[in-house]
Amino acid sequence: KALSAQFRIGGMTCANCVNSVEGILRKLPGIKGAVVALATSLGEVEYDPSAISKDEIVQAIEDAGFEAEFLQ
Ligand code: 9UX
Repeated sequence: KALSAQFRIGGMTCANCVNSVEGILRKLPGIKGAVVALATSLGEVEYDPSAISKDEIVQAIEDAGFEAEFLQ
C-alpha cells in the first residue's frame, strides 16, 4: 500500500531544479508520484514503503546536489 509523505527541500533556485528533482524521484523504484514546489520549498512523494525507504529517497535527492528532510 502506498504512503504519502511531505519533505522540505533545499538548494532549488530555478524551475529547472524542480523538473530535475521530480524526474529523479519518478525514476526511483517504489515511487508512485512526486511533486515539488519551488515557492514553498516543499515536496510530496507517494511511495511504496516495501520498495523504498524515506532514507533512500533523501539520499537520491542529496546525490543530485539538493538537501531534503521529511517533515514527519
Ligand atoms: Mo537552475 Mo537548479 O539553472 O540546480 S537547474 S539552479
